[in-house]
Amino acid sequence: MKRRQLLIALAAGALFGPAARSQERVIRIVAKKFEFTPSEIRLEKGVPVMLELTTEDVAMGFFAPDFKADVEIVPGKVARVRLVPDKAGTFEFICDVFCGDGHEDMGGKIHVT
Ligand SMILES: [Cu+2]
Repeated sequence: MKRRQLLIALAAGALFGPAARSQERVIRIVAKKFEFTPSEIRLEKGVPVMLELTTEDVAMGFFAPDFKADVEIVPGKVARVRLVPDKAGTFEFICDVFCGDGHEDMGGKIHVT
């Protein structure tokens, strides 16, 4: 392959790579004081998903320690975190940005089969 063709191939990869990723299943989760909707999500082991998180009021966090998924959810923006469940079971996620009196109880579950 000539150098120029190689560069074009690399550029195409850079352009289309993210598009290929967006074919992944997208799960939208809305946070508001003091709950996530949905609060339980079901995933398949080994199948990547893209979580898109928004908040309806204040800044929140999404933290799923078992999958090292951690993202801040800022009002007016979509926070994205990619998650590849590598084990089956039920795992917790929590809000890890203090958002008020009910913060400590704010969380949900990820079921992986
Ligand atoms: Cu919180």
